[in-house]
This record gives sequence, structure tokens and C-alpha cells, in this order.
Amino acid sequence: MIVIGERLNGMFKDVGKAIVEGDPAVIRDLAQRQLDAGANVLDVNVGPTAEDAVGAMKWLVETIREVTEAPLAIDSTKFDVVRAGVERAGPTSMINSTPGDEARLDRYMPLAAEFGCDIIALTIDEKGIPRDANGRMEIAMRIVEKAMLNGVDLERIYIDPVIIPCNVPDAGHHPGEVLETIRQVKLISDPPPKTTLGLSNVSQGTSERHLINRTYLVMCLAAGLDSAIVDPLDTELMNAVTTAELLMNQSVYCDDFLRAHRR
Ligand code: THG
Repeated sequence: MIVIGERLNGMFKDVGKAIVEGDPAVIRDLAQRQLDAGANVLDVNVGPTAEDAVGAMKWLVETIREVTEAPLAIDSTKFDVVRAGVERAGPTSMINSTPGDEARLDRYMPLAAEFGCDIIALTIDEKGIPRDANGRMEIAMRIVEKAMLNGVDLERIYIDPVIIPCNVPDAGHHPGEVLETIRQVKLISDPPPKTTLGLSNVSQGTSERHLINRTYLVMCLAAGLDSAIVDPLDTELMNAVTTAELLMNQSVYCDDFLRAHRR
């Protein structure tokens, strides 16, 4: 699984504070610790409160680049913020994320083509998040069509079926519909697009966050999920990923498989 580390997000108090105070040590430390814990990509999000979001994104990316050239997932709902981040992060960056409506895809796909970067697209449009897998697949198909029209390779596309908190009233069917979407996305094209998920959304506001996160992640991996935005500092979560990969025959068993994998 491609691990996208979620911790460099202004939604977290320590990161939000570091952005306001311009304190690079907190940012550098979180970048390094996530990579040491097994992150392949670092998600970078200035959070909801930054006054100058473009300036904050530039500062975050430049600060992270002082310690690593690892791929960054530039995470913002604002086009100008995404562009500023991708320009500074370089060619290994990802765009995270574009909603799947016509208008936004027509802006974001050319940006992905221009910078040659991967792009996460959400199965959400002007009508919101679909109730079921069928609705999500309609949007996924539009995303694939727009990628092809703009010359973006389908291996560069990550479809995110959008998971919402499992405690939302009348939304208990969403985790199952997201699993079904993960399976069906693989049937769209050959080669198919990849899939990803903002895993921690599923447990927001619950009292068993770690247990819910890792149980659901393993279910998603069994359905074929390629990547997820997760907290790599959650050791039990990362051990569950390693174990799921072992059980899906993606690595060879030895008694010391957790330690061997970490090394
Ligand atoms: N899809 C894509 N990108 C995403 C999401 C998604 N990016 C953002 C988010 N969703 C994934 N990242 C997080 C990061 C943090 C939390 C959830 C998802 C989280 N934060 C604590 C909370 O809200 O309770 C903050 C706690 C604190 O203040 O310390 O849960 O779905 N493509």
C-alpha cells in the first residue's frame, strides 16, 4: 500500500500553531518521523484557519524540502493553493484533490498534465457525496474520461470514493458502498486507475478511533485499495497493513515479518 502520511495538516493543533508562529522545527520533525515510520508520500494541508493560505502552503512546502525530497500530496480545496504547492514541491508531487464535477476536472486535469504529477480525484460533485457505489462509479467514469481527454496516464489517477464518519446518522451504509466502489474502479479501464481514501474520516468523533481506522483499512485492502492517507505514527495501524500485505501474498512469511518489513 502506498502510505500517504496525514500529519502535516493544519487541522492538527500542533501543525496549526506551527504555521501561525512560523516554527519550522515542528514541521521538519513531523516530516522526518512520518517517513521513518514508513510513509511514502507526505500530505500537506494548511488547514481551515490559515489567513494567507497560499503563503502558508509555500512556507510549508519549502520547510519540508529542507529535510526531504519525498513526494508531497498538495492537499487543498483552493486551486491557487494547490498550484503554489505543486510549483514548489517539484515533479514528484501529487495533487490532492479535485472534486469530480466537470468544471473542476477541466481546471485540475490540465494542471496535472502540465506538472506531470499524480492526481487524487474525489467521487463528489455539485450534488454532494453519492449515497451508493453506483453514484460514485458515475463520477469515477467522468474522472477517467477527463484524464484521457487531457493526456494524463490512468496510472497517475487516484480515485477517492470519499469515506464519511461512521457515526453520522443514516450513513451506516457508506463504508460498504465505498468498499464496493474500490472493487468496481478496477473494472473501468485497462490499466485501471488507482484508489485512495482519507481513512481517518471514518472514525472522526468516535471513541474507538484507532480500532475503527485499522479494521476498516484492512477491509479496504482486501477489496484492492492501492493507497491511503493515514497516520503512519499509529504503529498498530502500520502493523495491520504489513500483516494484510503478508496475508495477500505480497510478501513472504517469516516469524520476524514485522521487523523485517520495517527494516
Ligand atoms: N480524501 C483526500 N484527502 C483528504 C481527505 C480525504 N485530506 C484530508 C482528510 N480527508 C484526511 N486527513 C485527515 C487528517 C486528520 C483527521 C482526519 C483526516 C482528523 N483530525 C483530528 C480530528 O479532526 O479529530 C484532529 C485532532 C487534533 O486536533 O489534534 O481526524 O478524505 N483525498
